Amino acid sequence: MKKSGNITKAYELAKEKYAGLGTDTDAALKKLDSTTISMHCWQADDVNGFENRGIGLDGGIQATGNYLGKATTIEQVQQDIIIAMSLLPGRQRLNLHSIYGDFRSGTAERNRIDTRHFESWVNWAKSLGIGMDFNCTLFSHPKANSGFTLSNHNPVIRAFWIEHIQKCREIAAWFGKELGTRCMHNIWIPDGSKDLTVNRYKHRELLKDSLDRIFTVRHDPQYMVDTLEAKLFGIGYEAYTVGSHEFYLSYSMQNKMILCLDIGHYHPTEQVSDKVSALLQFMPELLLHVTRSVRWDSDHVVTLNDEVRALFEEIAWAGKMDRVNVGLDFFDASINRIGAYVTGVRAAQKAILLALLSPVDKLREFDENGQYFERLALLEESKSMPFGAVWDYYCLTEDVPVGTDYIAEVQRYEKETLSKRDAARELVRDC
Ligand code: RNT
Ligand code: ZN
Repeated sequence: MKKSGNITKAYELAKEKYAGLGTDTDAALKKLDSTTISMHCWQADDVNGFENRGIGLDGGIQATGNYLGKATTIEQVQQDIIIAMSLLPGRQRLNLHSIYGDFRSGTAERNRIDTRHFESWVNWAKSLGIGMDFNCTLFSHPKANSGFTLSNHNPVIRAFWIEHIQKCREIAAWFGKELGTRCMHNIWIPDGSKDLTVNRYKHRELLKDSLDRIFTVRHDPQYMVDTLEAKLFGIGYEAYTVGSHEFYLSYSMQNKMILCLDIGHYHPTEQVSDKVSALLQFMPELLLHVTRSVRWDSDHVVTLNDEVRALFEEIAWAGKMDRVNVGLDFFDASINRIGAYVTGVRAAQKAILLALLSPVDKLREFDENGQYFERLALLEESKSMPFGAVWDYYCLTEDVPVGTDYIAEVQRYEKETLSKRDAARELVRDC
């Protein structure tokens, strides 16, 4: 009781301080609360899924670490996601990869999957009242191990992956219809090569042709929309990536599709935040994969770092939160996976809140009057405003752990549930 009283008191003081700069903290919290985050399913099990081909993760992405308690069944992934969501304020949807289908009544080749493999997910999402997004999976498969899928020289392999994506788009449209909320279907392919190639043009020509074929089938945008994710390079794909930024930027412009910006997929000195105001002049919407790149890895757990802050500042300063769809993309197998989810989602939410709290009207006034010292000073001062008090109050009103309290909850879940999983699996193996 005393604790919540203090949190409310601190919020009242913060609210007054922010009001002094022209920021309405209640309005910022309302806006934050209406920003749904699409939480990726693949942090739960290191991008494994349920096909169980036994060939591990490939495609230029890697999950390193062997932390205890990895989910290995649909129930476990669902349970872990429910726990993570219970420790998060605000709203989330679930972003599913096609390899997470329910194959308990028999596996299906990727070009043969259909809605019946996802019925259990849809029922689960309905029971929670959440929406779902979807991704085709063009990696961790024998037909992807040459490094080329949609841009493969072999027409049989291309046809296989075209069919897979067509199936996935159908499933996505069905998700949208069943759940009453538009499903974003994201296409990311690993295609590229480790070393020099003389076929850059050819592979891009093939990719363009494959996409054109895929999109001859249209779905009702009320139920599903297509998004395209570019990349700079992958692990083992260092020299060339077919689906580069320029490729997908041009493709999505020409075909009126949504571009997905994964903030780990650009040159280290390139500011993804600066792209937003340029792209939104020409594109009605964007999808983000919020993540954290560390050297060659593009998928560390999101933290409240300068890049993520700058990204959401740019969106909020432009007043375009409603035109940006926020998804997350990270996978860390070396720490408690549920803790990774909660820390990462909360960091993204904090970045959004910070951006919404910034004294943009006053800053703009200084900006437009040419008062650049004043602009700089206010930008600096807003960094030490009592943002934490607003965040804590939000968690309190959302009835989720405040501040560090979620650490103990994650530890409890690890002790009571996760730590027993590996032993139970060994027992089954020994029998
Ligand atoms: C890979 C892309 C892609 C994947 C997921 C698993 O670099 O970022 O979004 O992380 O599809
Ligand atoms: Zn991504």
